[in-house]
Amino acid sequence: ENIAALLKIATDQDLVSLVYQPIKNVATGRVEAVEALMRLRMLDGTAVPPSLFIPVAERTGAIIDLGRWAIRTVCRELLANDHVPVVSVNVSPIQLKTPGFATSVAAILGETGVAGGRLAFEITEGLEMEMHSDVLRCISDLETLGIRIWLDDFGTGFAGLSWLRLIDFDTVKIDRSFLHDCGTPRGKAMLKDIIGLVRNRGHKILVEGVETEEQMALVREFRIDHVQGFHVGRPASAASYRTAADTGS
Ligand code: G
Ligand code: G
Ligand code: MN
Ligand code: NA
Repeated sequence: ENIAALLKIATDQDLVSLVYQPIKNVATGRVEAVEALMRLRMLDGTAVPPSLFIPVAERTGAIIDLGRWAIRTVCRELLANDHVPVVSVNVSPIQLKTPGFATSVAAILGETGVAGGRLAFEITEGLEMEMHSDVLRCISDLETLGIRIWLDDFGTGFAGLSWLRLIDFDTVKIDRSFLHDCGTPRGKAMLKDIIGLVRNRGHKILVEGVETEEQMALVREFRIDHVQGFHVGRPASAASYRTAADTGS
C-alpha cells in the first residue's frame, strides 16, 4: 500500500513534521501549553491528512517509530530551548502496549535534558481501548517520570467513563462537537453536565474547537480551565513559537 510504504521512509526523507497549536489558560489568557500535531507529505509535496495516515501507521506498527520521533522532536525543537512551558503529544494505545515504551521516553528525556513535567500525553478514547494491565502499568511509569496524562476527545467513544474510573487524568479534553452543539438549549445543557462530571472527579477541563467570540463567552460562563481552537490560534511551526518567545510577545 502507498501510505504504508511512505511511512517507512518518512523520517529519513523528512516527509514528516510537527505543527503546534496553542492552548490558553482562560483565567490568565496565557498560552500555557501547545499540542503537537503530526503532518505527512508525499514525495511530490502533497499533504496526507492524519485521518488517513495515523490508522495505517497503527495497523502496520509504524506508529511506534513515528511516535518516538515525535517525542524526540518536541523535546529538541521546543522544550530543550525553553520556548513553551508544556507540550502535549498524541499517543496511540499501540505505543502504550509496546514493551519498553516508558523506558524509551525516559531515554529521550535524559538525552535532551528535558523534565518530564513539561510533557503531556494525550490518549484518545475514540479508539478501541483495551483495559490492558500493560497499558495501565505503562501509564503509571509515565506518571512516575512526571509526564501528565490527558484524556482526548472525551465524549466521542465508548470507553470514556471506564477510563475516568481507572486513571487520574491531569486534564480531560472535551470533544469539540459538544461546544459546537451549544446553539440549542439541549446541547448547552449537555455540555454543562459533562463539565460537572469531569470537574467533580477532580480533573482540569479543556474545551476544544473554540472558533468564535460567542463560544469564548460560553467558556468563561462555564469557568472552563483551558481552551484550544482556531479562535485562540491555528497550528503553526516550531519556528513561530521561537520567534514569539524571543520577542517577548
Ligand atoms: O490537525 P489534525 O487534523 O491534525 O489532527 C487530527 C488527529 O490526528 C488528531 O486529533 C490526533 O488524534 C491525530 N494525530 C495528530 N498527530 C498525531 C500524532 O503525533 N500521533 C498520534 N497518535 N495521533 C496524532
Ligand atoms: O484532538 P485531536 O488531537 O483530535 O485535535 C486536533 C485536531 O483538531 C486537529 O486536526 C486540529 O486541526 C483540529 N482543530 C483545532 N482547533 C479547531 C477548531 O477550532 N475547529 C475545528 N473544526 N477543528 C480544530
Ligand atoms: Mn489531541
Ligand atoms: Na481531540
